Amino acid sequence: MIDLYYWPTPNGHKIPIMLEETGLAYNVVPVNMLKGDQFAPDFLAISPNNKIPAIVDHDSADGRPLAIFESGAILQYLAEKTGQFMPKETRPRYEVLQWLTFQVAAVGPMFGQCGHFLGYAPERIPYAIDRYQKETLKLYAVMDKRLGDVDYLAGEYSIADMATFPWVKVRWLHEIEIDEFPNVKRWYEQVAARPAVQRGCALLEDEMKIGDPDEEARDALFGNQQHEKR
Ligand SMILES: N[C@@H](CCC(=O)N[C@@H](CS)C(=O)NCC(=O)O)C(=O)O
Repeated sequence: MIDLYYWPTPNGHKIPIMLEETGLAYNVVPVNMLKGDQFAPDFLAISPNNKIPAIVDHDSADGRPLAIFESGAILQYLAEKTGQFMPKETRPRYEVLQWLTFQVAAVGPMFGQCGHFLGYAPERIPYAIDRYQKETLKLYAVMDKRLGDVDYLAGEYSIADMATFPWVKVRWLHEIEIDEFPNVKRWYEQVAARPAVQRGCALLEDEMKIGDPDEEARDALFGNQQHEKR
């Protein structure tokens, strides 16, 4: 059994999508980041940067519980564990790994900052909004070009698509018009039609209060707690 430390956010959704795609058994451990659960010592022992998602695999290859944080590492681990959604041969494997890394290193951070400065910053900072919106649009253009040549980011459907899809799903946060990126739109609709993707994104969806954080949530997500030394 795999324990999934989770909250229904774009980074969170990636892992239940993969768990649903592969049919691995899992147990959801909600980490309510709006209430500061991510700072609990037990969770920090698994995820030292106080972020979901994380997993503990109680059926790892060496028989000891294996804890992993960072969505890219978790997706890669689950792909290796199951032999699914990431080929073993060098060339197609690195197609997957480069687009997975593109998601975790570029799409996630840039879209995240774009959403932050558009929707959550206490003051409107035009320079920051302009910079991160332009970065976001540029990354959409990169994906659109790629998806004009291939069906899925790495050619075949893979963990790279599972990592990227939830961030395109919340494009309203970034004020993106998907019609301007027809290949991304085609890909998005194809991925969205997968039952496992729908189940993964539906997990605890009623708890998702994105867009309207109260005082307690603001403090947990953007306040001093974030920057305390632990
Ligand atoms: N690079 C990390 C990013 C994870 C991340 O940013 N998680 C957010 C939710 S989308 C989180 O846990 N935020 C809570 C916090 O920072 O306190 C990954 O890909 O797993």
